[in-house]
Amino acid sequence: MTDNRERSWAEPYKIKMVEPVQMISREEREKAIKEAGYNTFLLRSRDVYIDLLTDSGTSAMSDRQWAGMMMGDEAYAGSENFYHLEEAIQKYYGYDHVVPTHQGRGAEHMISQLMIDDGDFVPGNMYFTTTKLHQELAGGTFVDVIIDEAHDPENEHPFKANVDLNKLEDLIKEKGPDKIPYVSIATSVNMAGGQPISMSNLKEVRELTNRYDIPIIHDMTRVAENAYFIKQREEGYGDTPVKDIVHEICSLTDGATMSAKKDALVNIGGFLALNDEELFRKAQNMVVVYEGLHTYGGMAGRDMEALAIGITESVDEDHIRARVGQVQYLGEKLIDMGVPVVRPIGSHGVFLNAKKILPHLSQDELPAQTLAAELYLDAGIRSMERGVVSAGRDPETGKHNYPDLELVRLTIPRRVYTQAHMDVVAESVEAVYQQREDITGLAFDYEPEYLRFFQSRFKKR
Ligand code: P71
Repeated sequence: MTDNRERSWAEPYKIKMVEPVQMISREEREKAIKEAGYNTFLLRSRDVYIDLLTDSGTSAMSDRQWAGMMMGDEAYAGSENFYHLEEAIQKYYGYDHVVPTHQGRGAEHMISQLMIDDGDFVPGNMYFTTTKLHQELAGGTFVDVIIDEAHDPENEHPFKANVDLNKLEDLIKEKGPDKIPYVSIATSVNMAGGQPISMSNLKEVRELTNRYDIPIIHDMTRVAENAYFIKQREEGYGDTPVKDIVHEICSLTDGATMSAKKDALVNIGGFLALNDEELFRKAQNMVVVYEGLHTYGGMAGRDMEALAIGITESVDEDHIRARVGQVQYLGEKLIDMGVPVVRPIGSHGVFLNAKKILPHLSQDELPAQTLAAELYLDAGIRSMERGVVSAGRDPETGKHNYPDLELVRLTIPRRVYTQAHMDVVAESVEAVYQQREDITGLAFDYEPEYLRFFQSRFKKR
């Protein structure tokens, strides 16, 4: 393979089917965002030009995956596709048992209900919205034990998802190991900006949790992207295939929740993977209550086939280099333009530092939500708020949680957009950045109880 420092490289695929997109007029965009209550989740997709809301379920499937869709065995029980999925998970991730779910949060719901008791504490390397909510609904309290560097958007630490082992051990000692049902470890930490955990840190977490007999549950939603960063940045892994790194990461944990809509290149699906036989039996029984029979768990047979194939493709070296490489391309471009972004550039998106771009807005004026709305207005680009709106309210006090990070995520779907799309996005962000001083904030107009960022409405101040 050509050395990518010297020669250009291109996406490792060619396009076989296209979906037209168009940019509506400025006037129409103004109407659309107002009708959406300035919440990008409430826009209609047809009003969006380049959709960077999320990389979740938005990837393009390969011709092999589409061929697999035609081989769906839609039997209620014992679908052939389930066994293919189970084999792929055992082969690439190494977990012994699999319970399919409709998507990631279905698996989070089950593991939380099965393992967490009232009054428990669940340490983790930064919260994720749905994960934390399920932990709380099960009676637990999430405790952030990520290193401090993760909360500083400008810190260039290469492994910002690392666990602060002192924070973790202090918590175990303070609450007692019996109050800690498991440690929740995410690879490529979403809310930190798509930042990786190092293998050496994960090994240390394993060693520490072994001493106290505490399991590790892995949020493996973007494990291949994390593995790619380990290959790039961690000593001793430069020549290790990404698939071996993925396998090693999983081997250091006891089970996993997976939203297959990301790394694994499908539009819907997920699973809970477990090594413990007894826990697996309980999960297998629980899944029939909430998701579906234990050999489909909310997925069609064809979806499980596409997922089995997607897992194989997700650890392909050319694929993962192009995937993360495209995100880096956009990030570097924005850095060159002087736009404040989270550093280092993450694996699945570029995170704009809204606190720094709109310093004249307080967190009560919702800087990230405001910036996301402005980006849509400029060129029809849809992004996602990851700041105070996403952080929600403290369940005890009812007050807003004020996170250190007030970010707008430009999330790149896999295999969907070209380099030219990335150029258009960068120019639009630059244009908004140049008008930043004239931008005024937003206030809540309507706020639902759960995961408020999805459905809240806002008004101009
Ligand atoms: C993303 C999503 C989808 C999402 C979820 C909640 C708020 C906004 C957007 C989903 C994840 C994730 C991680 C690390 C679990 C889930 C839930 N991410 N863990 O980033 O990133 O999975 O959506 O399949 O239920 O846009 P699910």
